[in-house]
Amino acid sequence: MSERTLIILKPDTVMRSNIGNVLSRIEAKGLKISALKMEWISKEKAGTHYAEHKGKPFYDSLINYITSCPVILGVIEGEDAITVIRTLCGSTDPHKAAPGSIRGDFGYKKGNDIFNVIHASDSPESAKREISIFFKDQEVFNYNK
Ligand code: FUP
Repeated sequence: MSERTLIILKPDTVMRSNIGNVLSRIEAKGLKISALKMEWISKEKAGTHYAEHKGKPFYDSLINYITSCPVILGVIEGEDAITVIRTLCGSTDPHKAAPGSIRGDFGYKKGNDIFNVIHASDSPESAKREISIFFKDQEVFNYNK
């Protein structure tokens, strides 16, 4: 089934000039970019996006990190897009992510600080919720490849 999912290319990706490298993995897999923009995420939007992690020990550093510089936000569409992108990303922990995955190849970790390159929605419900935080309906395009 065709699905839409939200991706965020995180500050480490912008800072290390890996935007193109990450997008090329997604394009190479045949997925469609339905929306794409750069945004400096506000603390308020970051809190809404990461609401499920509120109260966890890493929450404050996660919010500070994702709001530390502009990020790339995208809506990706395709058959099983949510699962396909999560598989491309690899494990949350860059040291456990398989070589060949986005996080396995570009991720970085120092102590408890995780720089794992990309966020991707983990379910259809999350995708719908997360896309609506960052995109208006008219910013997400329908077109055929
Ligand atoms: P993922 O779904 O793989 O993006 O991972 P989570 O939603 O579980 O976590 C979101 C972000 O919180 C991760 F990208 C990094 C951060 N995190 C930590 O810093 N420490 C943890 O123990 C777990 C997550």
